[in-house]
Amino acid sequence: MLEELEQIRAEALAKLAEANDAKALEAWRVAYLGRKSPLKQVFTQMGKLPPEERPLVGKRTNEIRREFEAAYEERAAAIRQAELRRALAEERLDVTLPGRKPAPGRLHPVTQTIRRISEIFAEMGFQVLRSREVETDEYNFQLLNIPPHHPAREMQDTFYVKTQTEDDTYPVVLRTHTSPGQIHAMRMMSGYTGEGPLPENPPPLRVILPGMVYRYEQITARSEIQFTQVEGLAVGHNITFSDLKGTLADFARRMFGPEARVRFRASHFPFTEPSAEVDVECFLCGGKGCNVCKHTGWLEILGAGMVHPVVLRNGGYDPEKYSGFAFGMGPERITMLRHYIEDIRYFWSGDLRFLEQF
Ligand code: FA5
Repeated sequence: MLEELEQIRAEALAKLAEANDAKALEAWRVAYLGRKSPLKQVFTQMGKLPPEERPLVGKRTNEIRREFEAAYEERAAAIRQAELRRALAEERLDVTLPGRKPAPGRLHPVTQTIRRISEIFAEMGFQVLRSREVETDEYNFQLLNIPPHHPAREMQDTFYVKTQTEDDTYPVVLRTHTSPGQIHAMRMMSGYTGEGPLPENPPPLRVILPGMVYRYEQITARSEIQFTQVEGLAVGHNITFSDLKGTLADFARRMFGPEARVRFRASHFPFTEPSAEVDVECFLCGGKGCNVCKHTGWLEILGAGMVHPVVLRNGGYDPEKYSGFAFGMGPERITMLRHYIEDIRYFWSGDLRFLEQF
């Protein structure tokens, strides 16, 4: 029996030396360490041996089994090493090839402009606030002194949200401008809810409110149906039109450089009195006249004015004691001027060839 064991051992170790890959190794493991291996058979036949031989055979069988296990592990490691070496040699990497460039994201050019606008006004002491894009008719129009059926509503054709009420009105809209933020900002500072007496001494405020607005209108090279605005509002004691003019002229200098030509034009908004619009000389044509500036040489970038007494009151500020100015500017138009972009439709088209230039 012992002789037989030595034979099994010699044969198994010889076969193991011949196993050159993972598959052959697995076949060997099943054959010599599995349930039907010759060593297992020796054990099952042990009962037939004379009792004095049994301990010797048992001991030797166990030794050989341990030897097989160790030899198997050693061989497995050698095969893994060999396979790794072969893979490295065959699948050679050319480390001199240029790598793939990571494509970092970037800020949309209009977002960059809004950040620059925010920076300039922050330097002048304005806080940045946000207000909602889905508004009530009350905030978007009525509290800004635009009653139902007022002709000024037609200046800003509106996307209505489907929430028709029993009296056949649509009280929810996508905001057509950022001006409802004026009421939100004033009410937040004054604590006024729209009812009861006006608060005693609400604090002065200086805020800007950037965000997206929506208008149901014809898309052209200078007008989109979805665009951004930055609202500005300053309320306090003795604020005058010259504060407004100085603030906006200084803004234009910081935004476009000291050479940029800016003009103020009288205008009309129901929520400001008096009202003005500010134009910047059209950089695209150098003031000669082009498609974008409608051949005037000037591009309108904002509307502004002294906050109407009705609006101050709706925000909780007594117009007898407080005054203020407000403005609403168009970052797309400003970005067009900064980067010589001749069509506003590029901004929201999602065309990477355009966006990757910024
Ligand atoms: C307004 O929306 C007023 N709420 C602005 C205002 C605020 C006046 C506070 C007084 C006090 P207007 O419709 O003119 O005004 O728009 C303001 C600016 O938004 C314009 O000067 C222009 O730069 C930009 N803008 C207006 N319509 C479009 C459009 N369709 N596409 C791109 N930009 C636009």
